[in-house]
Amino acid sequence: MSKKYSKFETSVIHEGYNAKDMLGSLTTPLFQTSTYTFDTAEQGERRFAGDEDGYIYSRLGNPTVKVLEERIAALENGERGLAFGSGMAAVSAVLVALTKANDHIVCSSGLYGCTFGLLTMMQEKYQVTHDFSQMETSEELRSLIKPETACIYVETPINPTMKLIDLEMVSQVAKEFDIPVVVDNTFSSPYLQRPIELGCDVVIHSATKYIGGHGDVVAGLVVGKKEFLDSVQMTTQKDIGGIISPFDAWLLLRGLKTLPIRLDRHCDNAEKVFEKLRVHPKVANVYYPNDTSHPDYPIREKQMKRGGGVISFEIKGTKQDAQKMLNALSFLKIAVSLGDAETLIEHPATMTHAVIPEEFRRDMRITDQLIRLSVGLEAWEDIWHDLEQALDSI
Ligand code: LCS
Repeated sequence: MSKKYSKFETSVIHEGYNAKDMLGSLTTPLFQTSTYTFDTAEQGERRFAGDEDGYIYSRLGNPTVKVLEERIAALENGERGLAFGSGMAAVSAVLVALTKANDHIVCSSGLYGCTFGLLTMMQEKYQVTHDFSQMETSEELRSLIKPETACIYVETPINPTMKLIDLEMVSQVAKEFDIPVVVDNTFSSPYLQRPIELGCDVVIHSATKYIGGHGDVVAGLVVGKKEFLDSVQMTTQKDIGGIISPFDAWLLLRGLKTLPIRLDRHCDNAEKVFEKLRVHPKVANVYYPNDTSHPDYPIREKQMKRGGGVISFEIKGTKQDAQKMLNALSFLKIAVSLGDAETLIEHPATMTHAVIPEEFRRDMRITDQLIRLSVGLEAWEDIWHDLEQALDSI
């Protein structure tokens, strides 16, 4: 799509919406409708035949959802956006669209638990196999690509270990083989990282996280080339049907307006909490993309504006100690999800990544001692005091 505004902070508020088209309404109206009326039977025929523009039925398109799709496309610098009812609806629509039986996917050696579950199901039901790649060198990545490889699927930062993958390197290798790179950009949002600008082809978000930002929506977004997303819309979106509700699209448009402001605060708070965690005697390791001593730091500098709001850390102790620490928190919330105003803390091995068999979890370095912290928007001192007293209780 052609972008109207060059600055991200202006695009998050204005892109894709013209108040003049909507009776001057400042905010995008909520078209809470399932269907649209035709003036005549012939008009209905023309709309279904694609001979006339206009809405038909909300699974096929909705004006509120359309504004969201145009806005996210502009923010990711892609040609077209599509909205879904969850991040997993988006991931599955893209992966099913890109593959056929007996194809192969190369993925990053760490994935959100349900994405791992989807790949396992695709392997069992449709013989779509996959290999995990460390993606640390182009040679290793190249060595895993087969004639039947349909795409490369990458999370960066990886949930929950916060390992980073060099997207420019991955997209260069993919171009040699003419295969698309799909990036799950959930942990960064387009404010911190824009994979399409680095040569990648498709971007996916669990919009449930930073894009919504308020813990009240489950949704997914996809951005990519118009030709590919047109085909997703007409196949895996239309016929599998994981669409977003107009109200949830409206909430995401509201959340997006403050994305840069919220994320800067998430990052400020996370940087402070990271400095405290790294020197706490009960903490063995801390994983945060803005750690200047981490080997991945040059990748952070190259492709992410800042380190983000998620920190993972390993405590010194056992699984029971990790659980004891969570139970000792006073106001920080034990909950999965991330990117909300509230600080959320969880135990990946028994929660978000529990579906991954233990041997794979070990390869992904998801230990029983690992805790994931989504640093919220509260005063960082309050966040730290609660964490500190909980760590001291171990
Ligand atoms: N991709 C990533 C990287 C995710 O973290 C999640 C959800 C999804 C996709 C799926 O999105 P959803 O369908 O939930 O909107 N991650 C979660 C997490 O880490 N805690 O709870 C959900």
